[in-house]
Amino acid sequence: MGKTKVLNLSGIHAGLVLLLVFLPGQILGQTAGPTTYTIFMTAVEVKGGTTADKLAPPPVNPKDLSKGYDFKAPGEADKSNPQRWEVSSYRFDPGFVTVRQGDTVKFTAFVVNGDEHHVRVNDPDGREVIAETKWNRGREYQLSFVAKKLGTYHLTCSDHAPTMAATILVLPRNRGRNEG
Ligand SMILES: [Cu+2]
Repeated sequence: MGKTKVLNLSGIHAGLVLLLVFLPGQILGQTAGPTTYTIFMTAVEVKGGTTADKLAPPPVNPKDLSKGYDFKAPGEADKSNPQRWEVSSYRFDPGFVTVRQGDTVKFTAFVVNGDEHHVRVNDPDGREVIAETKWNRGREYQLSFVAKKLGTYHLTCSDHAPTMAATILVLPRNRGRNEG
C-alpha cells in the first residue's frame, strides 16, 4: 500500500515538472519549432437598415468610404417603404490572425456573400506573396504561405478594399530568449 502511494506521488511530481516545463511556453503561444495553422475563413456581407423617420441617412455616402460598403438610400432600398434605407459591409471572418515567424499560414476560405472577389496576399514590405486570385460565391479556396517576415501580412480583396481584408500579425518566435 505504501509502495503504491510513493508511486502515485512520483507520478504527480513528474506531471508537475512537465506542466512547469511546458505551461509557460503554452501560455505565450510558443512552440519548439514552426507550426502550420489552418484557419477557416468566410467571406461575408453584414447588413443593417432602418427608416428615415427614426434616423436620418448618413451625410456621407458609405460607398465613398470603402468599395466594401454598400448603401441603399430611402426609396431605393424598398419601394413599398420609401423611408427604408440600408447599409452593408463585406468582411473576411476572421479579420485578424497572429502567428510566429516561420509558421505556415493555411487559409481555407468559403465565399458566402458576393459573386466575385479578387484576393491577394502581400508581405510586410508590400511584396506579393500570393498573386491575385478570383474567388466565387459557394466555392471553397485554399491558400498557404510561410510567414517569413516580422510585421503584418495583408490579405485583401481588391473589389471591396480597403475594408474587406484580413491582417496576419507575425511575432518573433523566441521572444525574450535573447534579452538581457
Ligand atoms: Cu470582396
